[in-house]
Amino acid sequence: MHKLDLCGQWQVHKADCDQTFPALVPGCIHTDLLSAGKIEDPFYRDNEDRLQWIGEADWVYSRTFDVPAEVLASDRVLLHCDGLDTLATVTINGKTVGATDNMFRVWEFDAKDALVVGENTIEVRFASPIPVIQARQAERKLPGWGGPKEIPGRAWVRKEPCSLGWDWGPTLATCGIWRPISLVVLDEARLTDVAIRQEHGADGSVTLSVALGAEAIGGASPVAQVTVSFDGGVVAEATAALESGSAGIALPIPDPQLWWPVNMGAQPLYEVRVELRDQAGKLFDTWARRVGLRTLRLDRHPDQWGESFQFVVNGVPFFAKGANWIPADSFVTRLTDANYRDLLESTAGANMNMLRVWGGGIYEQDIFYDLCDELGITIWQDFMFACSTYPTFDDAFMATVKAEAEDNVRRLRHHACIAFWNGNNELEQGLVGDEWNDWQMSWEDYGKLFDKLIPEVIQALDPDRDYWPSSPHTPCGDRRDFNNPDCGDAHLWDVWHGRKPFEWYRTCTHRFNSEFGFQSFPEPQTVRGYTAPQDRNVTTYVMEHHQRSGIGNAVIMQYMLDWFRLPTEFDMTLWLSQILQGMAMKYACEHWRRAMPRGMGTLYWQLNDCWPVASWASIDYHGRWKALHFMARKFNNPLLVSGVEDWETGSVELHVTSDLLQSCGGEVNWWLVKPDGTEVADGTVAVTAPAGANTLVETLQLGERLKAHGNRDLILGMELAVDGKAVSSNLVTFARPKHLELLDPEFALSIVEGDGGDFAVTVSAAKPALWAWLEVPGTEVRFSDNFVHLFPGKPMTITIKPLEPLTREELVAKVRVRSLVDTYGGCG
Ligand code: BMA
Repeated sequence: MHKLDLCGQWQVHKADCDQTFPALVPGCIHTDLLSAGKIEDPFYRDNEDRLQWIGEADWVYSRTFDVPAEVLASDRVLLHCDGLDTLATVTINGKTVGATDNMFRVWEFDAKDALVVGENTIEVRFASPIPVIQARQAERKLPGWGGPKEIPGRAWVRKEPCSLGWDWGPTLATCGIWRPISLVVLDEARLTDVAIRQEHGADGSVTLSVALGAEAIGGASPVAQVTVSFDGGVVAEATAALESGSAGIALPIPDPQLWWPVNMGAQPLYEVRVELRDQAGKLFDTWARRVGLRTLRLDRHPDQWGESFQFVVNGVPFFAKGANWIPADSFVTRLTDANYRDLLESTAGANMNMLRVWGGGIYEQDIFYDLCDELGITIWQDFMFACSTYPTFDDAFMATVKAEAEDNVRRLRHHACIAFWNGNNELEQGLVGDEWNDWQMSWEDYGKLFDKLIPEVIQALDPDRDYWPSSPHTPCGDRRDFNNPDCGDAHLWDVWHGRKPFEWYRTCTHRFNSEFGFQSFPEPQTVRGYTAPQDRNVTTYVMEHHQRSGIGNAVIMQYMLDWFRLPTEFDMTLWLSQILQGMAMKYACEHWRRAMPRGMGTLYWQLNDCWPVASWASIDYHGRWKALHFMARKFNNPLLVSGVEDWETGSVELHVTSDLLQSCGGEVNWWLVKPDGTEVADGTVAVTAPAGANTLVETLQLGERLKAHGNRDLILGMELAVDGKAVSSNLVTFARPKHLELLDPEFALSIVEGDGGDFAVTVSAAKPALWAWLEVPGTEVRFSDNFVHLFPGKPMTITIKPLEPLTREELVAKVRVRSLVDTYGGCG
């Protein structure tokens, strides 16, 4: 078998206009129009509104390519498309070879009869999905959720749901050849299926069972050789003849090295390689993937609270910490491997060990899962069904989603990172009922897809992974009783959508929190990129255009005024919104970590953005960490010190939560200070933190101190030290931060240039500084930490890594440090 790659330079034109311009494959029409200078940046100001015609038009991609005579002498030639977005008709030399209706499928069409020796022309014509959706929706309405800028009825077409608009994303329906395309030239035989299962013995042994499927084209009787390599050497190999197209090979792995999620151990990856040959050794086909040796299951067992919901890796339950992942660009084809690496290193860098690939986007690109394998980020993988009803009564729909499920389970199942499959996002939460009506589908039709078709595909193709029909889902009692605190997973939106206060999180006792979130604005540099100067007020049309959650900007401001003083200028409003968002998630995540093992997971909504926008993300579209992301690094730390305060009695519970695999000894130091820096009291408590547990270290009784000084005049700082080194620190106040009489912290900075262009910046403060942050305006940099609390006599060193050239002198001139008092114009 060999391939003739058809990626690279193509031409494209609008179907009703002959004028072609260059196109890139893989790619999409919006980025082609942008590169050709035919449209302005769809993300700038409200350009999106004027670019809707692109998604409403049909587009024709074409190119020529040469076919040598030996290709046509082969047994079969297939056109292989890893992804076409979405309604495509493919012709070669004017002959139709195939048509597609699903961007998530791999398509293969017989092409030999259409090809000629010498120059050939291929044309892929994309019909706009919008009239198709509208026509089908007019015939029969598919109820679903969506905002005013979203296209109703999108569930009729198997296309990335959020490309038609979401409550954080623009409506930019694109099209194109979004994954590689090639001609596959087949002689005699090829591999059609390679499935690897792992058997882990009680004695620590691991055997890989490889099931092979092959297609014999020219009557060949092929032989498969399977090799397993690790660390540069072959550790196991075996050969088998394929009888009637299949074979099974078992390979015991000597001295197996187990794969672990980040912070639990290493991520060793073994390469499994399959070569298909004839008896004489002629090579027909090869297949190679990396696998990690591990067991990874969802453990559900009855316990004193109901039913557990915890992930267990290699027999060890672990607390899942992370976020929900959405497509990292509205035009996913322009994302580079480096973009994925940056986002996923930021994920692991915030001590996150799980991401949920949410069901309104795409089954991610291979590079995403490869990097998660390498970095130890486990994946909760949704199927791409979200926030809508689906036409499961339609046979063609069911056939295409079955093929979609099979293609994607086959493509992804060898990845160590994938923890579990989930059927859909939020359908059970309000889109299903006894019968179809204006707002829901029937349980019967729902069950055809999520209780039958998808679990059957998983049972057949990936039987060692668990399946969950919907998120949220309750497996105990009435299925409609979603967000049951005693079993299943929960989406908790009472804060934000329900406007409850942050403290509400502390009343929740759910087993696994797979969604909850709070919004913020991106930082000033990001906002400058999509606004003109006159837009820079949070109530302007453009700022509201870059906000898709209804009156979201007003919601941010409402909560902000509850906690903080009114910021005096636009940039400070943006920064303060980020501190506010971080506080909200800290309330939730610290509480749920303390509640382990009853609750065993927190995945906040959402990790990233697909364009520059006000949203729930903790990393903005440009990869810049918001304040939340720095705070997540702290509240996800494997060892966490935290306080639970009672403003009335002055009691403060000091907790240490450990996700370590061994118990650990240390001490908790605490200090109570006034805003002017005077220390009122301090203390040290020795602690032994057992592995995988929360420990209440001590309850401080500070009631008398509060009476003497007043709630608004005290701040409690704390840190956990192990072997004399601070590993976690935290802060408790006894009043809303807006009511604290903070003073000018009188910062001092010292900057030392390190190796490799990094700088160590030591910040000290003469008075307590809350949420102090460094900025280097105009230069792209990464900070090792930011939004920190500083106390007199406790300086902190932050490493600045410039992503573009920066000398020490330039840094000295540009760097600045600010803190809460600066958001309202200082302290007079
Ligand atoms: C959830 C998600 C998304 C949505 C988010 C914020 O429920 O599943 O559909 O973007 O909330 O509203």
